[in-house]
Amino acid sequence: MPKITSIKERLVFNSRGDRTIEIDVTSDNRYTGRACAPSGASVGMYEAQSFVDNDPAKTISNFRNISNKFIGLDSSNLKSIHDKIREIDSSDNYSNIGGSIAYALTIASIDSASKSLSVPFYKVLNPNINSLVFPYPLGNVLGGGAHAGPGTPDLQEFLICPVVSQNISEAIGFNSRIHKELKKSIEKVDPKFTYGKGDEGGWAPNIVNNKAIELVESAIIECGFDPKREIRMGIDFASSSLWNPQKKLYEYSREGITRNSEEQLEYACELIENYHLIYAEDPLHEEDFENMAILTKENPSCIVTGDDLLVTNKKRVKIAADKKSCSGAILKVNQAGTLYDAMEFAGECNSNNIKIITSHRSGESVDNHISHIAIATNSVMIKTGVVGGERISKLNELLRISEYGLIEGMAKLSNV
Ligand code: 2PG
Ligand code: MG
Repeated sequence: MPKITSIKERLVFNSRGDRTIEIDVTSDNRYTGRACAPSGASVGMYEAQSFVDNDPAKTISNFRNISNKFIGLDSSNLKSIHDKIREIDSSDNYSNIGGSIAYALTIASIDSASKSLSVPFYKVLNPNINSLVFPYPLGNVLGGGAHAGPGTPDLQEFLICPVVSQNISEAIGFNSRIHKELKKSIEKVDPKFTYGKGDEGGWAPNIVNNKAIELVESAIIECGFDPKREIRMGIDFASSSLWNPQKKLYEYSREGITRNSEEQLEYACELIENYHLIYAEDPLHEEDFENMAILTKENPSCIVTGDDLLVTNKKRVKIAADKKSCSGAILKVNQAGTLYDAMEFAGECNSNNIKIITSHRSGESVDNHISHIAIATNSVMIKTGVVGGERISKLNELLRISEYGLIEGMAKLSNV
């Protein structure tokens, strides 16, 4: 068994230029694994708290005083590392140790074990994986909301999913073709388009929601694909960012309109039907399990997904499963805290037939472990951008993974 012999932590910068934490874990004095914590802009109310007192420097200096407690542990034993973190921090949201430490330490340990054992990361995480089933890349091609800026659509992410693709390489290629074509479609309607992009590499034009989805659709058609069957569209509404809990209204400030819960539900249904969306993330705010259940029931051919609703939390997905509030679940390890928590969440999703979509955060690094985590959790999709070094790094890792073993093909998206 690989034993942790040293730990090194440092402050680094993420894709937004903000400080974050990276940890190296070395096993048997030789095998170093590394992980870097990402961070969100549209953060769910119930997520793990990334930093102690929101201060990366304080988080790291606190950790320096206790990191020796992990020396001697088996780096391949995720539960024992998780349990040790829990001994130090038993809070609900990792506010004592910092979620970024919980994230980076658990992932770097498995990374180190993977090197020591000469076994791919996904296989250390899930030894039952014998053949590879690839998640479809759910690509962000146009951004708005908290990820883009003034003038961009109120909705946060316009996404594409190349369901027609036969393999992961083709899938990545199709998404980048559409991303390129979309630039031309935007230029036609906005002569002042600067080619500006949001945090995740999706174009950030000065247009309203419905125009955005129409342009994505026309780019798909222009590339010779059928948006109803071949390259499907999706939206991350991120509607907790629109929701005003005092007024009980969704505020679309770009468009200068508001929608009450019933109208929001109708609007989401309309978009799903009119554009044949395969994917709708957080169409209602993070507390609204009930309207999410109505939407899920009415739209069986769309993966109605909880992100802020579930925050990769096992208890919350249990509630969602009981109420039938979603057919899909976003998995972001740093929402949960440790990689162990995220695997527990994945187990709960899989046993309730809730499809998993492993996701990046809007603030990222070239860390590409989520590609392995998507494989290990049987994710049907992986949500990441189509362009930009920190996004491409995850897509390219999927290509490398395809060299490891027997390939079964792309994920099964039955019903949708
Ligand atoms: C989301 C994510 C990632 P953030 O809302 O799904 O796309 O954004 O990391 O800002 O929460
Ligand atoms: Mg989201």
